[in-house]
Amino acid sequence: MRDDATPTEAESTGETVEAVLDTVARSAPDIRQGLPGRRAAIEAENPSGESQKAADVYADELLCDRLGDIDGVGVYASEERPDPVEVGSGLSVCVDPLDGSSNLEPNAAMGTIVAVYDGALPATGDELVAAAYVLYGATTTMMVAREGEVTEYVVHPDGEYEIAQADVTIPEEPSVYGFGGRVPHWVDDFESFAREVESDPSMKLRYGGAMIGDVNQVLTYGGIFAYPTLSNAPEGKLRVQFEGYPVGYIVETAGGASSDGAQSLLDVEKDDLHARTPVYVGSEDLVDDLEAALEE
Ligand code: P6P
Repeated sequence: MRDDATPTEAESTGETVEAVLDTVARSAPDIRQGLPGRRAAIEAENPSGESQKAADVYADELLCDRLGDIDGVGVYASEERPDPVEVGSGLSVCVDPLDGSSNLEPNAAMGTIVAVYDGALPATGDELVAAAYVLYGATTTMMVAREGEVTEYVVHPDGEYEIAQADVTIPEEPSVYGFGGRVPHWVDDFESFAREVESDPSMKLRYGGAMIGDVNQVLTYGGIFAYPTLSNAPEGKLRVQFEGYPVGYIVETAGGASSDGAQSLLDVEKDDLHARTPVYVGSEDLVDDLEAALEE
């Protein structure tokens, strides 16, 4: 006979997810307020070989401490650390603490990305139980995908937050696009697709150099974001565990589509925690067109 006081596994997973999302929302103002004075690059690289800023390390240490303290979180992993950190038992939380930190110098948008997996790392897309991103833009917002719905919150400087939009759904008619990588490194099939999109009078360019800012444009206006396969980097730039899976989950939950060029990002399987994948996310028809173009 189950004692009603004992939560089921699903209930305790839900409570842990809730605590992770609440902690990220309440930490967003602390991360934002800690950015001034941490713009400088430090003599260090992240596991992907990218130079680290003091702000990357600051956000990572803050989130590791706070998320690692949550009952039900077993592992913390970050784009800034080579290996996961054992912090207890339970869910695995993967974080890109400051996505787009190179935007600090030009004071452009940046984000924090969180993926919560019910499984050991490196996890698979079907082990995601929630994904979210914080956008440090003109205001601070947090987009959360869990239990089949995407909800946008506005986060106030004191860490309090409230729903700005429930049931976020990507607009039917696309109107923006953002394509990363240097154009000379685009493969021919992607370049043909990109030129098609660029020549469409209903589409306009929105690319800001931080995926979260660009993906948020796509979720707001409809369209497509790509950090594509490149001739000099066939797997592209973005990391599966920390960027591809969570953003693919959010966009698909909002009624859009995601792809690595041939399959949903959530079906990508990689053995390495910091493995990369090409990332294409946005309105379903555009992602379908992209996959058809790359098949040619
Ligand atoms: P590029 C930020 O460094 C990031 O990981 C993503 O947020 C962004 O989409 C991409 O890299 C930008 O890369 O080559 O345009 O600077």
